[in-house]
Amino acid sequence: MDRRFFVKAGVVAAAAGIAKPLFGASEKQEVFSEKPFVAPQPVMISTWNHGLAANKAGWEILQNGGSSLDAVEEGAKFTEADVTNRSVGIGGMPDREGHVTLDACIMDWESRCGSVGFLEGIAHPVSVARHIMENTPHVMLVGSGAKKYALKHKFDTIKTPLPEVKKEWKKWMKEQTELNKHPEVNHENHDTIGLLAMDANGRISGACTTSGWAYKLSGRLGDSPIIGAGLFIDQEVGGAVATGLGESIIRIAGSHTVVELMRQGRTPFEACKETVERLIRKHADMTGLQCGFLAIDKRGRVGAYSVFSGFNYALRTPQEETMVDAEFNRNW
Ligand code: SD4
Repeated sequence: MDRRFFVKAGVVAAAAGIAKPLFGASEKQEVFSEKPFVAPQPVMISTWNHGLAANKAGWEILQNGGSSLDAVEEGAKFTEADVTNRSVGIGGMPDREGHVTLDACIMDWESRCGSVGFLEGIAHPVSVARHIMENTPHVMLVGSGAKKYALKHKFDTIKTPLPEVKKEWKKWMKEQTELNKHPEVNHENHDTIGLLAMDANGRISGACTTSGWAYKLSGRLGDSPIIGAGLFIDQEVGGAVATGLGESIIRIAGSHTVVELMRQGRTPFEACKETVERLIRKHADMTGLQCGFLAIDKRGRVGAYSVFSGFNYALRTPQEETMVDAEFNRNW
């Protein structure tokens, strides 16, 4: 990335008074996309309602000139620590054997990335992912190896599942007659947080953290710890994160697909929409199969799209702090 270009162009754009707010809705993006350039300014977007609080945590960093990498990590940590959240971190739902196994990844503007999967009993998987990225020659550690690594580096531990979550799991187990059927995809068990941020230097980073699919088979990894599926950043183009049924997202290398479509000239919204349409083409039965993508390009434009209605994301810029409903392919 040529940072000089960002800085210089930013000054020119600001002086010319063409630095515009960023847009969340697709029709506004259309208008916006005709503008020649937007000055880099911090922007942070995060999936679902819990994205608002996560953005707030990340914004503290961005508004003080900090890096997008620190911002997405801080935002993700905030959600991981939320005991009321049933699909991320400490409050997450367990797998069928009663174990809360956490997946997370992180990626920065230099295409550095780190990831953990099937990690149990550690408070901040996203920070372990970053630590792996910054201190080892590897990208991904899973299971007992990831745990050993986290303990060795003195990451905080947690006891999961929380008692109330354990109670729910026991009840669910009793009610199941057919344990091989897919758990139902709904808002209770399906709210991974994916975060994307651009800092004042125009540098993009992303993170993703989840307890995965509630009552999944033991050992299951979804898209969230997989670079290219749950998250992908390429500073030449932009970044994307995914939420929803990980198995489907992996099938089409979802976040990477969004980024590659932006590389070919699509706006973030168009790229997310086309990716969702590709995903739909690959599945004969779309019953209950919710997936959503959220993207930012290197100009700071953002967009999102999902299979079913209901997907939303939190947008934070110097001008606004708001929730945006994503457009979608179909109603439930
Ligand atoms: C997974 N993609 O493990 C995650 C779950 C999710 O919103 O995104 N929930 O498949």
